Amino acid sequence: MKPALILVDIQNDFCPGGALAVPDGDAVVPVANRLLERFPLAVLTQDWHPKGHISFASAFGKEAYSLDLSTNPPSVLWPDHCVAGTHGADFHPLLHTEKAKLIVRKGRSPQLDSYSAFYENDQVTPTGLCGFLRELGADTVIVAGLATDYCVRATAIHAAKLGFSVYVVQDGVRGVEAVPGDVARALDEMRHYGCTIVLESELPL
Ligand code: VGL
Ligand code: ZN
Repeated sequence: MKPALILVDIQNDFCPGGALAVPDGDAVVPVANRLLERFPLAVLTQDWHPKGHISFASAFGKEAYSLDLSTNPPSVLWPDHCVAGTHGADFHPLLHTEKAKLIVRKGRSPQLDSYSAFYENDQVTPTGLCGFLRELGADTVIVAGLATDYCVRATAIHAAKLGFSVYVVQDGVRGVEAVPGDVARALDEMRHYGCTIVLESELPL
């Protein structure tokens, strides 16, 4: 068994004070830093959008958190966030980024979003992460970070579909919860695809 750690989008814009702040988002940082000590094969993802990105409500003159009904299923339109090269796109300043082996920047296509660390939201365009992990012999992934109901969910489910054993660290994730119950539903969906939801203290690795 060879584990790899994937820390999803622990960036200023997803933390309190950021453009798309996840409630209590910065609470994942100490957990993430302990996981970085434990798992040397560590990958960080970074949401990294061009200005005017298709996921931004402002690109359509719409309200943030409204729905784009032209996609199937409808997609949430976000406040402008994680614009490439801005402070909001930087990792949280207390995250021990120097411990990571790889940074995957996602959401870089102007016309296509990418929640998952493995595939863009068309569900077929790969980021290259699967090949990286497989070539290094990883068969298990541990997932933590932001946000439980979007990028953590998509990353964990793709990892399970790709055949990795997946552990999602429940106290190391936080969600947007745009609709009440979204976090609980996301955890259920991850379980449905075979992911194990565990507390940091219960990780069997
Ligand atoms: C995310 C919404 C938009 C995430 C990224 O990291 O979960 N959510 N972009
Ligand atoms: Zn984004």
